[in-house]
Order: sequence, then C-alpha cells, then structure tokens
Amino acid sequence: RILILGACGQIGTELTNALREKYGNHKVIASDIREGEPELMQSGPFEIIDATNYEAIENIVIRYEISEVYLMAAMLSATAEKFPMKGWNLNMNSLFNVLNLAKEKKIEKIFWPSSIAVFGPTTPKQDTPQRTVMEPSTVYGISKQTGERWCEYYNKRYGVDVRSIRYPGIISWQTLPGGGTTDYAIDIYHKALKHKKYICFLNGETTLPMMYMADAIKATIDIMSAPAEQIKNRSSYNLAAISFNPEEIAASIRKQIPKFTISYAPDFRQAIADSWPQSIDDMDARTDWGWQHSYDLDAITDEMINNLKSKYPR
Ligand code: VAH
Repeated sequence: RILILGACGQIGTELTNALREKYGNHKVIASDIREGEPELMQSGPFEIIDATNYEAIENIVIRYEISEVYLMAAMLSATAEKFPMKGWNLNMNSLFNVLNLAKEKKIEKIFWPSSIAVFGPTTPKQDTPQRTVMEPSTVYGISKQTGERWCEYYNKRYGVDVRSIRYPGIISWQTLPGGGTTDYAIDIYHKALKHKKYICFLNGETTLPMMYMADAIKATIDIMSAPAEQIKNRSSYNLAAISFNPEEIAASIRKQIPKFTISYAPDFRQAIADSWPQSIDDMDARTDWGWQHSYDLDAITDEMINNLKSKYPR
C-alpha cells in the first residue's frame, strides 16, 4: 500500500486522487497534520500524522503494511522566510523519518519533491543544467538542496530507493494558493474571474519555470513507476514544461476575459523569484524515464478558467 504524507497540500491533494484512481482507493492512505477537502477525506483511508514524528509514521506503516511513501509535507518558500527554523525542521525531519524507515527496510520506495528553489542567484538562469552551481538564498531552497544530498547519500550508502523531482512552479485549481512564490500564477485566475483585475506581488518581467498540475502528477507517477535502473540521478531530476512572466499570463487570460487588467506591487517575494532560474534543461528526465509535458500556457488558462468559473458566478 501507499502512504501520502502532506496529502492535503497543493500537490498532495491531486496526487492522492490520481494514485487512488490508479491503484484503488483503499490501497492509498492519505495523511496530513489536519483534515482536508471532503472528496479526499471520503474517497479512502485518512490518518492525522505529523510528518516530523517518526513513531507516528512507523505506526501507520506497520498498521497498513505500507511499501511506498510519498512525502509531500513541506513549508514552501515564502512562508519559510517568515519562519526559518520551523521551515527547516519540518522539511528536514520529515525527510529523515522517511529515509530512515527505508534504511530499516520498513518501506521499499520513497518519492520526495525537490524544487527549482535549489538554484540560487549565481546559477545560470537560462536552460539551467542538471548539474550546476547551486547557492540557494532561501530557507526553502537550502532545505531542498540539503535534502537532495541526503537522498543521494541514503541511496548510495544504504541502497534506499528514493526518487525525486525538482518541481517548477505548479498551477492548479483544486486547492487555494499556499505560501509559494510562484502561487501568483494561481491567484491571478481566481482574481481575474472574481474582480477582472489582479495586483501582482512580482513585477511583470519576472519569468519563472512553470507547469500545470496534471503534468506534475504525470511526472511523479512516471518516475515512481520506472524500473530502478533507469533512475540515474538519485539527488533529484530537473523537470520543465513552460516558462512565462506575469505579463504573458495576463495576456493569455485576456484572450478569455478581455477586460482583465493587471497591476504590479512587488513585495519580499520578488527577491525570492529573482534568485531562481528562468528556464530549466530537463534532458535527463526526458532521456532516463521518458518525461514529456503536455500543457502550454493557453491550455492551462483554458483549464483554470473552465474549472474555476463556477466558483465565481458573473
Ligand atoms: C514555491 N511553489 O513557490 C513552490 C515551488 C519553485 C516554487 O517550490 O515555494
């Protein structure tokens, strides 16, 4: 069976639904520090677990005979800048708990999300390579870079089958934005439908790597389904789909909502975004385990507006 830690988060929510669809509702145990959306709570087993508590995870692993763990619990970039030690402790202790369960052979396989946040201001900004200078300047990025080093160490030293993806910004409609710097790209659709205008906390030229949630879920399931010998990078894989800036996403929205207007009021998150790459080279993921994205910006806008418009009747 599969255990998802952080199942009520932005990726966790849709990953739980996708894994239940693929493997059967009762094969996928969802867990989080608090309850989540009704659909997730009702579609299969749910347990309250604090991912920083080793015994709590171990109890559930034993009770449900868990063989695979997806660790989706984390504090994202903007929030971790407000609470550095809480962010570090959550992001690192949850990872050590899951890596040690695998080292003790209590589970067989782990998925752990990294992020483009592992790259810093000195990293090449265009077509950022799989291996390059990484001097992250955020708590979140430091925790993800360190986590990658530990994943590779546990794989090489103890044979732990841990697999990881450096997610770009992810756009989804099933959960509200949750403390990410890239979450302007989610909020903008809600505000476009509700007010026909959006005040963006990044400036209009801030280009970032982005991906639609369906592509991110596909990549996660693909890397976990691939034979172990195909997973050559045991730190984490670069993954890319598209890159755009607030001006470009606003133009895409205007094709559906002509009166939509955007204005800019950059805040502390501008410095976070400026430290990240603008585009990513994900050739290794495409070569090693067949990664290929599907959604471009206008397709994302179609999906977001079609799924959100019922929430904001005109
Ligand atoms: C964040 N959405 O903004 C996350 C992600 C690359 C960004 O890690 O913190």
